[in-house]
Amino acid sequence: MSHARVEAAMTPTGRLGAAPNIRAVASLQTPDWVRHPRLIEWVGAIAALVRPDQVLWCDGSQEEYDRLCEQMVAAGTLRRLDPVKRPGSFLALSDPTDVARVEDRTFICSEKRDDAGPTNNWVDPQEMRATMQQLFDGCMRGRTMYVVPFSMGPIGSHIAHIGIEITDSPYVAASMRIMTRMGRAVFDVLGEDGGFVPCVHSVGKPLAPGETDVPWPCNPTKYIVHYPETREIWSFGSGYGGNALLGKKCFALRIASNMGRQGVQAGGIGWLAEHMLILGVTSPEGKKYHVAAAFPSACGKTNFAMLVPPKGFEGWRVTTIGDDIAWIKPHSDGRLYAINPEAGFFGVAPGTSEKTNPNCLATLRENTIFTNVALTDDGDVWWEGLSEPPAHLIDWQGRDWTPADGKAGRKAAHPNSRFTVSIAQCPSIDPHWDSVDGVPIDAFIFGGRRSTTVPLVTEARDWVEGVYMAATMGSETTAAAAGQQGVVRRDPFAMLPFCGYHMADYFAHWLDLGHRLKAGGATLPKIFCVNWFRTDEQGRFVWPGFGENMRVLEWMLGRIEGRAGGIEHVFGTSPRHEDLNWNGLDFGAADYATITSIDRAAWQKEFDLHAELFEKLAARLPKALSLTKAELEKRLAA
Ligand code: SAT
Ligand code: MN
Repeated sequence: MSHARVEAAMTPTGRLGAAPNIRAVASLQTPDWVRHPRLIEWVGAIAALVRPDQVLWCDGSQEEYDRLCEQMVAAGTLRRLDPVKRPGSFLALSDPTDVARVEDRTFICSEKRDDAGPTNNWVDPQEMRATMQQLFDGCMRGRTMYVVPFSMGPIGSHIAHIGIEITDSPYVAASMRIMTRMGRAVFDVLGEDGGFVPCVHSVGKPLAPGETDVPWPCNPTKYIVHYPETREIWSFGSGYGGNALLGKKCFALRIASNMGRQGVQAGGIGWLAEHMLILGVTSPEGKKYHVAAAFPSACGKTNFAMLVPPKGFEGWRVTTIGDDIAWIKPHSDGRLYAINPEAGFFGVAPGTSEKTNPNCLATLRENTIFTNVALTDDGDVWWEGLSEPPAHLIDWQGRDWTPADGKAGRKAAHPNSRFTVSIAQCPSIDPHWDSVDGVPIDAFIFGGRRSTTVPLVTEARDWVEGVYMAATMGSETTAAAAGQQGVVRRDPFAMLPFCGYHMADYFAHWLDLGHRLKAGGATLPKIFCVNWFRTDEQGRFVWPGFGENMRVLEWMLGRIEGRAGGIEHVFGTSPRHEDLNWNGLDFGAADYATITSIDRAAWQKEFDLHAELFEKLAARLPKALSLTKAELEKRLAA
């Protein structure tokens, strides 16, 4: 170990600050396997600013993970679950005010306000750096500062990128080991001067000498800050999910979406960072396709990614590559290839059951960190939808719970309670999930949660109409984000909370990429729009969903192969009842009509909402999209 003492404080710009900030800090304890002077200097600068009691460089080993977990058990942050029922697994109960992403506290601090666009919160980066400087000043006092090296994507893959997260949360450090390729090997790739995205995270609760910690430290003041030009992330005040595991939404979507587009500005063709699951689907004849599908948070991406083909689809197989994020790059063969930048699932627990997602339940059998689910009397976990409720539970806030409380509307598990688990434990894992080249994409699917209006499935007539459908997608909001639930908002490409630059420029990037690939002679992936969530007059879901979505998936493959039938309508092509394979399911034409009908009046209103979005983005909206809108409206009127 080299015991360099860092004497000078740096500003959150990563540059040395002015002389008045000079302070002594704890020894950096830099291990000899870290040989990157700029990185060490940066870590020293952050340490000088946040003034932790000690610095710990994570090596990603099992011993280290076990030690972190033991320490969190001792601190009351984690509770060890029954070692027979749920080996190697823990339950964390968060502070009740820190349970979801905070979209209104998330900022894209580009140099120019217009580059963040009207769908992002923007603050001038100078001003924000000053705010960060104040908030982070001494914010890790009394705590350990963990240095967490991680690779988004297979280590060494040309599609992968590296980040270093500094955090004062052992829960974050342990979760990052599950969610990313984390540890020493990352430093080997970085060498002495490799590039990385610096990510700084604090729960924002320094401890005074002798002060006892709380199980889930956090701060009512929260900031999730991105500087797209310099590719930095600063997060303060929350220990939960996408607010704190900075490789996920902050890096792999908000910063990476910028990186993908900056590739074009640098003269390349660019790439895509998308809020998409990736799955493989293999027919009984052994023909394999890959599909990437975008749905807003908590709309069943994990279930779809692990789909078990239903009765009547014997011989079909669905394999899982990712459940949340896809990085998609054009390959030399002209096709788009996708990797999952993550290595774990941070999925929604409620609703996960043997019936809805048996592969997921099997994945969760061991080595899982559960957050905000309920605890059973025999040391296991429970959540709404898993099974009949047990007679007694400890709920996500640590209170006694009985089924009578459930009947009175008090949930045992928080609606956004989560599991954190390695993807390698998933029984439906695709053999190529870790491939450095990724998998070729044959189709994109876009889906929202809509109880009305949007039909079960539509194939876009071409790339531009597909981009239009994705861009104007609406969805009812879910518990994944703090705030009101169940209201329809436009969620373009399911990227509204995750696009790190002007949404209209993002649309243009999709259009350009398609245009260029096509000009190069490539066959573009087909684009489909789906809605599993239409309800009847009583508000019940009509489509059975889950495994039965295989019927829609098979139709899409049939369209790719040019053999499946359908009927063209205003928005593209949809299957008639007879175009879907109903083997093994009794789903009549009347029910089918309920979820596929196109109500002209409802669509006229829908177009008004498209217009609202387009007005908001007007300054930079690609003309192709307003032309497409006019075209579709004309068809609807005809
Ligand atoms: O952003 S999280 O990782 O907390 C989950 C989500 O919104 O998909
Ligand atoms: Mn997500």
